[in-house]
Amino acid sequence: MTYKLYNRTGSGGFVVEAALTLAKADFELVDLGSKPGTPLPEEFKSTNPWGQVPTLILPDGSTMTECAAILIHLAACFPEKKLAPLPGTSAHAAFLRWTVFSSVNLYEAILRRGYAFRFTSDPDAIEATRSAANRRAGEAVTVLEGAIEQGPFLLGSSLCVADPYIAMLFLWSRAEVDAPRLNTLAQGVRQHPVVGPVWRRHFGER
Ligand SMILES: N[C@@H](CCC(=O)N[C@@H](CS)C(=O)NCC(=O)O)C(=O)O
Repeated sequence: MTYKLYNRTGSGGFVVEAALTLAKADFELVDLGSKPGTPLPEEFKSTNPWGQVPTLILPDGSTMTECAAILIHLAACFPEKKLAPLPGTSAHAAFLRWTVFSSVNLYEAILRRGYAFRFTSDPDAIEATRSAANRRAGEAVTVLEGAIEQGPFLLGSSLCVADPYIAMLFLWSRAEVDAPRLNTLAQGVRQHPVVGPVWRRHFGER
């Protein structure tokens, strides 16, 4: 039962690597070795037609993409590892809500800022696109900050796989909004005995 994870250091696959490590799953890491924030080589589209990492090859040879979907899938594959709350509970509903929110709102705004040339055909509008995306990322961070009720993690005292995901996106957001709960969550992720070393391999001491 071996997974194969295509990623590059400092990219979104950090969170998939963290989840596989928490699950104690057997996996092979393929580091594409290009610079974060730049398009991947065209040839990678034969593995993922959308040309993005993380791309996870499951033990049966099928392909999965999209961090949020992969996290939800891995949590279902390893229920005994408690990567997420039990399906059907309101805690699981909150896990799904904020994992998907982070993906479609925060991650997407960060990508729009970083790859602004994909979101406008007007070269003069690149800066404005970037700046609007930056504002949107800040708004998403504010909403996420409000979603953390007791902390230190999203759902309380135990870490679930949404936490490293949110911590990574919060780091990338470079949000200039007041977010003490997200800061505490990120600190908990960095200090986590299993996830912390994976974090440092990707993001160093940031
Ligand atoms: N929606 C995707 C986004 C993944 C993504 O944007 N990955 C970046 C690295 S963090 C990437 O592959 N960028 C290269 C590109 O878009 O060309 C997910 O949630 O997994």
